[in-house]
Amino acid sequence: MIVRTLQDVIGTDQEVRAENWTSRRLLLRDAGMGFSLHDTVIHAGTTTEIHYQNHLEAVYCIEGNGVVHEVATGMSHEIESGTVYALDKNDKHLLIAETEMRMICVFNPPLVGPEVHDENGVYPALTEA
Ligand code: 9YT
Repeated sequence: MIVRTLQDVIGTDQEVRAENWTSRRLLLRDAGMGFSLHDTVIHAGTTTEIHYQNHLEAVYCIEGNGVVHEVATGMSHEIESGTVYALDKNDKHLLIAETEMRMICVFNPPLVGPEVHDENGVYPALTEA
């Protein structure tokens, strides 16, 4: 069994910072679960273009509010605490944080650790950290 806390991750290399967000990566590929699990803070007032071409991601908002905008359909969805969205079609999207948002994120395949978005909002398909 693996037991760890958010405090165990903060300040380590499993706390990954980007311009618009900080991702606390609680479980990564090396945990052997087949997914990774993150507690991610999105900074207030930011818009992030994201396109996970190599991963499926589900995102459960537990604090704050904002909008997720689907690029392909032009649809926008209000996101608040208690809302989940799942990028089941590797959907390209914009994440607009009206306030600071705290999101629980699950990735399949799991991230290995250091991934950040490239210029197209993509995470690389890494197999080793
Ligand atoms: C919600 C979202 O995709 N934010 C970007 C960061 C990502 N979820 C991560 O690596 O935790």
